[in-house]
Amino acid sequence: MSHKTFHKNPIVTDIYTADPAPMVYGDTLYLYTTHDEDQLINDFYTMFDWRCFSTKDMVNWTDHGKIFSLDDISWADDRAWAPQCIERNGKFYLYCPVHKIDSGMAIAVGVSDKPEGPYKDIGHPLVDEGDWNDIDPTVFIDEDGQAYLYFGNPELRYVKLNEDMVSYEGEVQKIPMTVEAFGKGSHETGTTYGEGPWFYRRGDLYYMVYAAFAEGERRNEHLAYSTSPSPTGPWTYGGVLMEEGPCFTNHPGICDFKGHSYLFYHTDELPGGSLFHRSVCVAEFKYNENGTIDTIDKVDGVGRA
Ligand code: FUB
Repeated sequence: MSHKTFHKNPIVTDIYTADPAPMVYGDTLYLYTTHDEDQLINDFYTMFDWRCFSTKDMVNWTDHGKIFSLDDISWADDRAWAPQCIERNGKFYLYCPVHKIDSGMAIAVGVSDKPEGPYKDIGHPLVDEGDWNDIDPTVFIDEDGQAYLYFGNPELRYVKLNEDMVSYEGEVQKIPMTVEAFGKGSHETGTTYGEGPWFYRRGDLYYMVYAAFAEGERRNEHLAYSTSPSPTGPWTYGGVLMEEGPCFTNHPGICDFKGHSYLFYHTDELPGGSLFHRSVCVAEFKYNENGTIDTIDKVDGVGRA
């Protein structure tokens, strides 16, 4: 029995991990991450597999290792990027952006009977618009049973998933990228919205948290959020959630666990860290009574939940 009462950031110290995506299931928090390889190819993101870690108290973590990889997806050949997992009817669905062979980015789905995998590819892309926008899926099932999959860089797009969680009807929908919705920024749409959306609901308010670019040249990503009275907008810009740091990217993952609210993010603070060698971290935070969230500082770690 461990007596640790505090876990220092980064959460994982033996490999480089990024793009944290928490999922609470039963009494356990599962954390899905990407994996930055030590050895870079072409001095760029070198990422081949997805990892899973779990905890029951935010302090003691179990490493479940590699749970899904490009080797499991016959139609993809590169860029095992930011995933998110969700449970429905006893099955677990892991949504993963990948580079489709001879094409752009597309969204793969791995399915498993257990949160810690292993995951099996459904055999074809779920979303494939033939462009580079289809990255960073975030998935949420609303109270009425409708599941939404948002994704995208530089535009935020979504589909309403069918109950099987691996198909949808109709066209991919585009969210209007307005300054009112996402703040004035320096990304391609003229707003702050960059990538890495994280979609959820709290009470009557829907939240979109994302990696964002402030105004000005060559900014690193900070985290920002928008809220909406409905799952599909209109979105209203809420402000900065975490200031930009020395790492070019950041990526939010938010959940409540055992009475506490947590923001997972990533930095380059492990020894040897860089924009291609990142590490996942976590900070506890509190919502204001009206649902707004104040800017959250990067922290040394969190205490036992
Ligand atoms: O980790 C690869 C990509 O960088 C992710 O998909 C983005 O969110 C950014 O973190």
